[in-house]
Amino acid sequence: MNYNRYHKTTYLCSAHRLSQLPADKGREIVFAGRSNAGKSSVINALTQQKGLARASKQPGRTRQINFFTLGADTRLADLPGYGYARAPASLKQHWGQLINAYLERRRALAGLILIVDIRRSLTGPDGQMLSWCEAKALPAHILLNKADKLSRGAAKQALFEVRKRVAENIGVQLFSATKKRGLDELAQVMDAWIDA
Ligand SMILES: Nc1nc2c(ncn2[C@@H]2O[C@H](COP(=O)(O)OP(=O)(O)OP(=O)(O)O)[C@@H](O)[C@H]2O)c(=O)[nH]1
Ligand SMILES: [Mg+2]
Repeated sequence: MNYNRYHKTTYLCSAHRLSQLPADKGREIVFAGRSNAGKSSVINALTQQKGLARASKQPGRTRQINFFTLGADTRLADLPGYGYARAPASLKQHWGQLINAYLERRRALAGLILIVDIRRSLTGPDGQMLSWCEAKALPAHILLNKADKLSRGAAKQALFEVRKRVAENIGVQLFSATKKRGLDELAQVMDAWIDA
């Protein structure tokens, strides 16, 4: 495990349009999930940088694809969350198209970290994301985030239930961005994708 690699992460750029994506080379790990599941908070916990990816109490905060670089053509991508009901329809459509086009074309993609709020478990759009990964043979790993909000027993039960529902080659783990729980396991998975 090579934590240092993540701690040195810096902001690279933000893309509102496909034309603004960084060069499609090297390896890129993408963070996806429902709005407010904690994607930005997970990136901050992993990189040990509080304000790197902006995290917010207001859902729908991340409105473009934000890229961070670990150096050596290795990047993290923070997607806008899906399922944010209050966003204007036109904006939702714009995000949807951007995310779809990004995922469809991106050759540098090395894996997808799906962030799920453990209290909501897997929802329809999460399932679609996982099916898409399967179709593209892109490795996926699920973080059941906000595990600190449940008792130990309830968290274990939630883990067991998601484990049962997804394909064996998809990793599932408990995580808490707030309490920085589950970082070792996450870093191990990402290390393997980056170094593959
Ligand atoms: N208790 C608890 N709260 C968390 C955790 N992770 C994130 N949060 C909170 O959940 C809210 C949303 O977090 P974000 O990181 O902004 O979520 P996001 O998925 O990036 O949201 P969008 O950018 O809107 O898609 C914030 O209030 C965070 O503080 C966690 O592990 N535990
Ligand atoms: Mg965010």
